[in-house]
Amino acid sequence: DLLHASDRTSLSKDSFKRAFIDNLFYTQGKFLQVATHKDYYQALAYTVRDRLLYRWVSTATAYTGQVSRTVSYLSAEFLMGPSLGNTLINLGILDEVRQAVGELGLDLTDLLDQEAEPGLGNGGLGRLAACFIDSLATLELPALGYGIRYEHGIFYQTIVDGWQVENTDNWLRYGNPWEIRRPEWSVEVKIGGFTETYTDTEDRHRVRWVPAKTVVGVPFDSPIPGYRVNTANTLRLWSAEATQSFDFEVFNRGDYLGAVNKKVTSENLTKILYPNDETPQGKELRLEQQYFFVACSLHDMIRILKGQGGSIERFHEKFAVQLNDTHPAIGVAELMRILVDDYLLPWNDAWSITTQTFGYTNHTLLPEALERWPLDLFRRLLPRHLELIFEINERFLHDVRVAFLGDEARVRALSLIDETGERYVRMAHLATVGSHAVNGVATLHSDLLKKDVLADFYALSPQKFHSITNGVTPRRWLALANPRLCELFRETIGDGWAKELDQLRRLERHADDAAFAERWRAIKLDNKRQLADLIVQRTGIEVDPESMFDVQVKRIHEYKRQHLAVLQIIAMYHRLKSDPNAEVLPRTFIFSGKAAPGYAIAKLMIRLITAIGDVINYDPEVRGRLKVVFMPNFSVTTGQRIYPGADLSEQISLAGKEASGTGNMKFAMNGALTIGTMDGANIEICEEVGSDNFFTFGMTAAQVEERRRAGYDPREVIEANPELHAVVELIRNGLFSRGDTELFKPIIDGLLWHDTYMLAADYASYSDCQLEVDRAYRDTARWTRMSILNVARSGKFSSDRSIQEYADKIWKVTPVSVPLL
Ligand code: 26Y
Repeated sequence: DLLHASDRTSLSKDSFKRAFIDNLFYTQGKFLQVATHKDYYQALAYTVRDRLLYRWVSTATAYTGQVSRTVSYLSAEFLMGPSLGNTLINLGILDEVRQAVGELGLDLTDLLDQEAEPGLGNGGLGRLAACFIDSLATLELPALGYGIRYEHGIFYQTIVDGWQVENTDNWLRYGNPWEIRRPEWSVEVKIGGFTETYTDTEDRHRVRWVPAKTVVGVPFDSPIPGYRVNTANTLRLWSAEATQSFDFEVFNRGDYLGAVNKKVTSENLTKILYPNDETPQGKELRLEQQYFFVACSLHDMIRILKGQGGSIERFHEKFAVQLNDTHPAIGVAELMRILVDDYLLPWNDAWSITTQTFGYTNHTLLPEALERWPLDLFRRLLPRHLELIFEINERFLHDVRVAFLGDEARVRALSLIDETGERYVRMAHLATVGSHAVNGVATLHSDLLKKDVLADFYALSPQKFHSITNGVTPRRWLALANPRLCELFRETIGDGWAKELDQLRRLERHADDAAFAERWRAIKLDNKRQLADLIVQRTGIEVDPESMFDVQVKRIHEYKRQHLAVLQIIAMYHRLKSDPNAEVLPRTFIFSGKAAPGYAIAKLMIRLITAIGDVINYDPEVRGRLKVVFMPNFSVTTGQRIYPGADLSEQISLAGKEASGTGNMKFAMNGALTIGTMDGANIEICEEVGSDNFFTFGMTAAQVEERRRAGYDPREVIEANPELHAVVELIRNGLFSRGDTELFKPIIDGLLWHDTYMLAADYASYSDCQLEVDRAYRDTARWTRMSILNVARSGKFSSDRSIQEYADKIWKVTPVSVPLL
């Protein structure tokens, strides 16, 4: 009763204002006249958090003593983005709060902008995890997100002289009002050392792990509210701390620095997020990070299970553990270690529990992206786990030999240990063998998994394989990012769409309504004006909101082919220069994305983009009709401002390389049209919106394979295409590098001699397709209609749909409704 009608829970405006001032005084120690924007933000965050905590506690109460299965989503990355705006949306109090702070003379947008972004992920995979926990809560499914509380998230990118410069991210500088430290649930994690055998009291031979060091994992919990439901689930991120502040033995010898050294080393474990995606480096600290958070999480689940009086034999009945790629795959060996060594369960029982517990989601087809750990590194860190992996492998390979009599090539291909050269543990194999379900993230990707990367596993156990197409949360990517469009939705179809995105279909009947189309265009133009303001603010480049905004935002990668777009831009520029009076449709090309710090070619691709901007943007003959912009530091926050202002979405990876893509979905639901290859989820977007409303080009995955088999010579293609040839020559001869013919040589040579991602082969088709885009854009009515239909038919790409499929096919979990206390 004490909770009710209190200024900490009430959603009424007056109560909210009182609580805000109260927090400003008593958490920030400030009063209105001297408070900074940061103070206001913090006071507001705490005011909103109180309202959220009420739901959180109610949810925890409802789940206690609840027998239903809980989902544990294990992910090394959660790219959450700022919490405040999203929380206001999900609690349904955005407008009231805007008013309340307005009455205090503050602008909510300014306050929202104060929140530091928790960039605890690299890109698609980390952001997917964030969308998924939003959907889990919205669907009222009992779930925990488990991950790592990196002190420094993905680096902050600046552009200096056209080059990417990495700056350390310090998101915790002003504190984080959304987390609660829970030292009482700390976990001790053992690492290193050796194993020895011993004889137990019943005279059985057993193995004991004698670790070299212990690190403490401290959980930090954040509430994850569902959309307009009482459910608020938990994101639990682990931070590494030393067991003791310092080593007294060393200290007493008078070596103070030496004494704190151990503490520093332990705490380094969760200091930084590795900024690579797709190309794993065999860094020891990364394996330690993975083991650390997985061991903490499994231990935590057992604590919860025991707290509910459950026995360890029922672990799989209580928890469905999903592995977000192979980063947490060591969990298979860790759970076996716990069951066999700590709980003394017979091997087969332990294995049955383990495989019923885990599900594995694969996110890549690139062979170089599959995680492998050198055996000696693995042994040094996790000697007992390596023994268990050998044992798992022996038993598994026996089954393989029985299934494929005498096929030793199969045995080598399926082995958890790669023995082709230096010996490695293959994490994807461990994850696949240790899980009852394996899934790809789009239909094509899942098919290719079954055909290539995991073909032998598919032959062995086809029933394990699933396909679940990715999705994104419409709360952040529509309701929060595109309020103007959502206002039009509300007036036209109500607001059921935010929970049931398929309801956007009801917009279809307005696709030919001229007045509706006019409003649609006005909204897009408004969004583009805002984006133009941001662009000039961040880059100093003035762009025309009336021009077509042609956008490619994603990590910089050769397979994603940002340089294919560059070639085409140079061709347009060349055309315009050859005939200054040519009818050129004004376009603004907007790029944004980070390159892995050690990925030289990707960084050079950024340099190439900024270089062509430096020439084209300032060439008077262009008369502003073409602009090229590189927006620094692509992030969740900048994404929220970019997607709503886009006309054209570039999704131009080489077919068969992009597992799914999720940016493609965010663009489509914000009314951008896609120019894309038949890759990843592009195929399904095209299918949903209709090929008349989608610009496709390039080879299919099958054609790519065919072409390679036939022997591919990029130079032949380039020489046969005068337009492409001219473009390559312009770069090669130094037009974009002040005569320096060395600068872009690595890109040009790559193109001429290897062209691994077949830009040349797809170039003509892409260039033609861009002309088709021009034609469509000139016909304003046609373009608007296409845009409306894209949005109306994007319902499939809600992460609610993805999560429902995981719940039904893989996790077998059902909703638990939460009564408020
Ligand atoms: C091992 C470590 C270096 C590593 C870290 C991050 C490896 C990979 C990654 C991230 C991979 C990633 O983001 N993959 C993307 O996952 C998305 C969500 O499923 C897909 O949409 C996208 O196609 C895929 O590239």
